[in-house]
Amino acid sequence: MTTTAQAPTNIAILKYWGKNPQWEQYHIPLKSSLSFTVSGLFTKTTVQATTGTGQVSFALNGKPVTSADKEYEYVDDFMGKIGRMFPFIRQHDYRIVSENNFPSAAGFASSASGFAALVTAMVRELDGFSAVRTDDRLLSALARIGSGSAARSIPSPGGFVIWRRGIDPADPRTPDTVPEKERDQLLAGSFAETLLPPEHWPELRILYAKVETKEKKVRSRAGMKTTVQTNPFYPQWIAYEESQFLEPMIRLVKEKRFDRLADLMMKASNNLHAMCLSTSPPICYLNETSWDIILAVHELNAGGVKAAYTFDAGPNAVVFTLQRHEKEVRSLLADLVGGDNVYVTGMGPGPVYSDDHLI
Ligand code: 2P0
Repeated sequence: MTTTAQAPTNIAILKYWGKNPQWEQYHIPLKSSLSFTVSGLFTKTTVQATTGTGQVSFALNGKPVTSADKEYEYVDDFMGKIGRMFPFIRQHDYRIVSENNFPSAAGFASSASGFAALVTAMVRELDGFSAVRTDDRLLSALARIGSGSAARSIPSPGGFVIWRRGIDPADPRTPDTVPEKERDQLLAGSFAETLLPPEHWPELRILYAKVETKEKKVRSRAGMKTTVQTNPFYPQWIAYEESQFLEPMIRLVKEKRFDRLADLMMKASNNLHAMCLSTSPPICYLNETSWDIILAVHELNAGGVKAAYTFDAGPNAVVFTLQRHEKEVRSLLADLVGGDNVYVTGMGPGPVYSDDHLI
């Protein structure tokens, strides 16, 4: 058989940065995070399974991926882990062909849409997954094992999404000390779900400002691990974000209070990058142009809130605004990064299947 799925990226407004060390291999985060599912930026993946022994050939954006590539390491790691959880997986060989319609590894979450598309295609391709196929929570937990942020690209309605942390960091149980069934239940408890569909806020605009498309120097996976291990403020950051940001942000999106949401969103982004700087050795994802965008947005907002920025593990900016300010915000960003480097979109739905195979 051959199956093709297309999954969107997502942009977090309350960030995921750090895994529970006891459950690190399963990407259990140390706190919940919030994101918008993004319309128009996606990965399309075709999976073809044939009888075999678990061999994988993988091509991304038209090129074969080899063991020297980061993407190979991530997919290989994922296939190994799910192969141990679902042994039937190893009775097949796989051809996986993926295409992103946006620049990879530049601060845009290509691993999120990538693993969401792969998991969505895999579960339809293999009969052994028939029970998981229609259960978005299980699918999200499965995508999380590929890459944490991929969990948030799975819920079918898309829109405004919460990834619930699951396992309490104070819980002393570890994957090695619990029976398999209990372990699987614990793992299934860290999943994402839609809080509000995209139709909730059609006026919301999401502007991507491409500052740079080079590979980032410190990968998120390594960077967040160093932060958890070395940042003296990390426990306070977790506690602060959970108590001061999580519920208020959910309420403000529900009430469509852009001005107050913008304030929290920018603070949450700045706090993440402050956490990166106070990691040892320090991690600096923002560059001079990123800072120009930050300062320009605050200047713009001085006369009334019109925009809010957020940055992930790279210098590219994602700027939120409302339809009525779109033109003004777009031209402000175009002045800083060039008009061709600004992409305007909004909230969108989750993954879909396609008959337009890449093989
Ligand atoms: C986020 N990021 O919430 C945060 C903000 C980057 C900055 O999720 O190790 O690629 O695969 O679970 O998902 C990037 O981390 O890390 C990320 P893994 P992932 O979107």
